[in-house]
Order: sequence, then C-alpha cells, then structure tokens
Amino acid sequence: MQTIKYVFQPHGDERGQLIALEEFKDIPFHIKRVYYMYDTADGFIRGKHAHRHLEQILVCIHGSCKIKLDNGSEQKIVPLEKPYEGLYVGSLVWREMEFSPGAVLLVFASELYDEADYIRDYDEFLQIVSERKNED
Ligand code: T46
Repeated sequence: MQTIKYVFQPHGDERGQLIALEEFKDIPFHIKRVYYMYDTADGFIRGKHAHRHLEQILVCIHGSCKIKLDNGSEQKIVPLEKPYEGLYVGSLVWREMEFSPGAVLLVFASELYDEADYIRDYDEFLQIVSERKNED
C-alpha cells in the first residue's frame, strides 16, 4: 500500500523552528478546514472510519502518533513522530489513530465537516471500496 508522507521545510534559526503551510504548495488541495486533537488519552484509538471524498494531511505537532491505514485490501501502520512530517490520507481509506501521552494531531482537510461523508461501518466500507473498483 502506497502512502505519501510530506517532509515540510522548516524556517529554522537560532530562535527555533517555524513551518508555514500553503494550499496547493505544501498541501495538495484547497484547505477548507483545520482541526486538532489534544489531551489525547493514552491507549485510546480514535478514527475507525473512512471518508467518501475527504482528503487530509495529518501532522503530529507534539508527541507521536501511529496511524493505521487500510484501503480494503492492505493495511499499513505509519508512525508520525516529527512536527515537519505530514501524512496524506485520501478518500476511501479506513484510518485509526493511536497517540503517545499528550500528543497533538493537527489536520488539514479539503472539505468542511460533513457527517454524511463518514463511513463508520467497516463492512459498509469494504462494500463501497469493491463497488468503486468495479466502476473503474
Ligand atoms: C479523521 C480523523 C483523522 C466536528 O464537529 N467538526 C469537525 O471538523 C470534526 C473533525 C469533528 N467534529 C465533531 C464530531 C464528533 O462529535 O467532533 C467529534 C469528534 O469527531 P470524531 O469522532 O469523528 O473524531 P475522530 O478522532 O474519530 O476523527 C477525526 C475526524 O473526524 C476524521 O475526519 O479523519 O480525525
């Protein structure tokens, strides 16, 4: 399973690091929404869903995260451990996120929040993936 991890260029100097992200330059889509997770509970798994259309870039800006991706036929666990790394997660990818204590996960999203875009049932996800494959 192919995954795309972006390595963002920091503007570092003796004061520290600064990363600036611009749509279509660093982020490969129009950024319509930004959200973040913090106070993450140790051992809990978030996500457990896929999206019909949404594209996102995930950046673990503090601590570390393990992102499990599943395209319906293959699974991969991608560690996010650096604030300059961004993981692209496209549509029809089941995702689960696990956090180190106190981790902060920042997400850039291509669409506004829409519960109708979520697929929260794994069997339904597999069904939609196989229908999409038959259409191609
Ligand atoms: C995703 C992973 C990486 C909103 O009202 N607006 C928002 O933009 C978001 C993202 C969530 N919410 C509400 C909906 C729920 O009542 O916040 C609550 C928690 O959302 P959810 O359970 O979907 O959170 P996660 O961590 O399971 O998933 C989130 C994103 O929802 C999802 O798109 O890909 O992070």
